[in-house]
Amino acid sequence: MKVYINGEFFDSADAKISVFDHGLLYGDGVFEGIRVYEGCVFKLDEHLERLEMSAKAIMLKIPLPRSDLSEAVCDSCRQNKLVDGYVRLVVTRGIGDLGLSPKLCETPQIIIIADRIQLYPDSYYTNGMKIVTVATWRNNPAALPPMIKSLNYLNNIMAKMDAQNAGYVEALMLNDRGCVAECTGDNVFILFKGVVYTTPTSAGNLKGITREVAFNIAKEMDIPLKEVELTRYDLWNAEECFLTGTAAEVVPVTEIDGREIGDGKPGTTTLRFIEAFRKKVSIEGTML
Ligand code: PXG
Repeated sequence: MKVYINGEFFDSADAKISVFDHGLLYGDGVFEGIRVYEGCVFKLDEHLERLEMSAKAIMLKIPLPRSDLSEAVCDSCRQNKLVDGYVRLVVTRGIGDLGLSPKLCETPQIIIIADRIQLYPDSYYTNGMKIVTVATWRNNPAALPPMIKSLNYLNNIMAKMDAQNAGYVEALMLNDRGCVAECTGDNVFILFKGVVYTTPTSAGNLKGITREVAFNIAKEMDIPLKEVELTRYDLWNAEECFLTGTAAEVVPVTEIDGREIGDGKPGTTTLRFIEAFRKKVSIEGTML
């Protein structure tokens, strides 16, 4: 595999960055996870825009304009002959000293890893996932805005471990008001009485690109969609529930906190979203 670092490609064994990089020392940096389907990069411009917005929020100047970054992502796929896969685009603060201050970090590092993707098992899509609320809250926006896709994912990793310790694969995270925020790497949607609901980003979640795709699917299918702060009670009583994310795509949830959702099977509206999503990824995207 060839890994891109600052404009050069290295064999994966030689793709190295400094131990003094603040990305490693402090999680000081931003990233994107992007999918490639049938030789086309899905929602590339949207991912690059979010990367720039995350970088702006942490006052990190990305050393390449969007057009060059876009080309670098596509080039990484081509170098690796990647037709279907996952691209991890990372921008770190760069090399500094052991102090917190980013002032000494002169050159942000751009890393692009284009790899095959470990897909979720088919059973998640046919039978649905079981998720559980965990004790770890999503970051409080006043401490670290969850809209920033930063390299510091410890909050979500803690939640993931909580879920795994309880015997589940995915965690439902609440915000500091006790309302639903999101899962560790996915946004949450429910269906109730013909309306699809999801939590607004002000509830403390990432503005997911797949979430936006789901908004468009709802519009195209004439299904009303509302962004409302949701409680666990709302989720337990939902007729359907699904998660959206770049890795998970659209995945049904059939049990939350031991409560069966609907009839315990993936809902018909959820299945329509999955189908519409799969159609979109097969016809849209930036050609390599
Ligand atoms: N919420 C959080 C906290 C995320 O990290 C999403 C929602 C979904 O956003 P997109 O734009 O992907 O629709 C994410 C996605 C993984 C993985 O392997 C996922 C993410 C980050 C790292 C790993 O599932 N982010």
